[in-house]
Amino acid sequence: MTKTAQDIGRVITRYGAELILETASGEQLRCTTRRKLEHVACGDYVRWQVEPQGNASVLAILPRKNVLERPDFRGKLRAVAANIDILLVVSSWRPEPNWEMLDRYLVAAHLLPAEVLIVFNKADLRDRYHHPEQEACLREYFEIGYPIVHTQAVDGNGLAEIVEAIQGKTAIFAGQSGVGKSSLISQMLPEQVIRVGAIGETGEGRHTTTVSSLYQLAGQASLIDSPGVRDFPLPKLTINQLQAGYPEFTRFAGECRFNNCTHQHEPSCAIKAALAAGELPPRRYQRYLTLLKSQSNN
Ligand SMILES: Nc1nc2c(ncn2[C@@H]2O[C@H](COP(=O)(O)OP(=O)(O)OP(=O)(O)O)[C@@H](O)[C@H]2O)c(=O)[nH]1
Ligand SMILES: [Mg+2]
Ligand SMILES: [Zn+2]
Repeated sequence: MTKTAQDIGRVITRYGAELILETASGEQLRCTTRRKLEHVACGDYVRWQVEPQGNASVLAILPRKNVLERPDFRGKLRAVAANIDILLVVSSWRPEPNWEMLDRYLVAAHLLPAEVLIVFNKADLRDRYHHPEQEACLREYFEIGYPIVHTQAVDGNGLAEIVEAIQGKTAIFAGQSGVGKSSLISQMLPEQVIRVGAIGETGEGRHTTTVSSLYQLAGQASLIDSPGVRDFPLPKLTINQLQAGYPEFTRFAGECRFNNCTHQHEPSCAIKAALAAGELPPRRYQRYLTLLKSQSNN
């Protein structure tokens, strides 16, 4: 390669102004970014070149298929990762599931758009920490038709199902801190050193992973490990964007009296009728109302 040749690479991880690229030939390369590329993210495809001084630098971000964002501590939206084919929302039995957050991740997946896989990790702790209400919540996702995988990162149980679901795709593992995202990836890539952290006495994670990183599952998939979150708030959405995250509603599309029905207080609402008839999962609907309310307070 000549010193001025430009090449395409993919961002593996980023620390401030420095990032690690995977080049087209599969090598990893330390690279700098120019200030104007401040928003470059893990998973981005970029054009890069070797500068006359010998250092590699990124020239441009190639158009993205999509980008998963979440607000930072100041409320400013930050890219978690770009060019995602499938979002794996990871939950566990300890820390216990946060169903509202799972619903918001599902809305985000529909908006990206990306496929989704619900992962329940720490299957070994299910008997000890589950309770009937949680099982009922989980069953609703199954009834809606969301794909769900139960895994046990510690012994690799269920991982084959994940590998099958992500074949040929870029998959991001997202969810609360401490649910075992890094443990799952580490189990799939035994040759990689990936930091995992014990959970605290209360079952809370300790935010062990601090930046998103992309790993290659040779010839099969790209895996992005993302930092655990305390919450996953959604930006202000239109009613249609919000409802797109509820595929169980689509069966009744067009049957409400008002075509912009929010399925709350409106008369002749097909969703409320379906709920009364036991044809829709009630817990999901209750959380839908909570999300709707939080959106109007935005
Ligand atoms: N019992 C049990 N523990 C697990 C399992 N998977 C992961 N753990 C443990 O859960 C703790 C947290 O695992 P991590 O992989 O660091 O979790 P994480 O989701 O990456 O957490 P953050 O990086 O903070 O977001 C570690 O102590 C793991 O050993 C599992 O299947 N069963
Ligand atoms: Mg982690
Ligand atoms: Zn309605």
